[in-house]
Amino acid sequence: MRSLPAFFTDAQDTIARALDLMVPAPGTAAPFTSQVTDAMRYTLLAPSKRVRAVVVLLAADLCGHPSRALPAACAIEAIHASSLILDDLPCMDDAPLRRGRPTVHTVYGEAVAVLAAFGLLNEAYRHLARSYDAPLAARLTALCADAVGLDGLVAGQAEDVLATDATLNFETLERIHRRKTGVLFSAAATAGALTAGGSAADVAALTAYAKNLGLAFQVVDDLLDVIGTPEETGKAVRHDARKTTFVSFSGVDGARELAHELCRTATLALAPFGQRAARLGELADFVAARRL
Ligand code: GRG
Repeated sequence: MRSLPAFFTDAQDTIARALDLMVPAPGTAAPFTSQVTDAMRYTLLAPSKRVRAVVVLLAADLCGHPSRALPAACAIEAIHASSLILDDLPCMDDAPLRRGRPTVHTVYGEAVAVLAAFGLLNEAYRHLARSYDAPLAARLTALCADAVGLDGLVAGQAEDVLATDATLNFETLERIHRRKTGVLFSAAATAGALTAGGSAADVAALTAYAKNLGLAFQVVDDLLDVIGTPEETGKAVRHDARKTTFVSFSGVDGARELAHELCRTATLALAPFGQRAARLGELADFVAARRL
């Protein structure tokens, strides 16, 4: 597989350092609370692609003012990490492995895992409130609340969990994953543009890009559950056997082609930016071909 471009790994390092400062350092919380903060750090700082945060930074860069994007990138990552903890719980996906490590609830227990998920979600909003002036903080928190809420992650997860044994049509499958996965990518791109003072046209183009990128990301996620390994993905594979997925619909080759098509559509949405959007184009190429 092609290695990640340097701008991607540089952004990952910047984000990892900022995330480390976002949650209390080990040994600084009170007894008992420290279990929750340790579990928060365990997830938030675990090896990850940080692709949503990278989208925030690249979107802000494209709009010409990257300097204020980092807190929003960290907030989006904290929301994502919170959702991973919840998704892995025995009452949801019951997953044993995440980011190459045993899942949080298997290490810290379910009660601490649930509290760590709420802790991370709360830190995300707190971080936005403290990092930006009031009008921008209000826009960013509303954006994130919409992404998490009843037309976003919560809704997508509800339909996914409650439909596990049902046979879904393509429209339902797409709706579930646009909400579970796509919406947070769109929020990431929009947040980046807002922190950079992007125009309404910038926001619209970036949101269209991220909407397609996010769905492509999920199609590849389904694909890697079938053709990937735990060493590559950091997750248990063949875990979705009971579910309707993009692979059960389209087959391995069809899903790969769908991911490429969505990534092409994503990149086309950035045509108004010309060559300045090259990095987001490279990111889409990475998503279409990823094995991790
Ligand atoms: C209250 C935040 C909150 C959520 C409640 C549990 C839930 C609703 C939603 C689950 C959303 C979810 C986990 C979707 C899966 C998205 C996905 C493809 C995750 C894998 O992302 P990667 O590959 O992971 O970017 P890394 O580890 O690289 O960050």
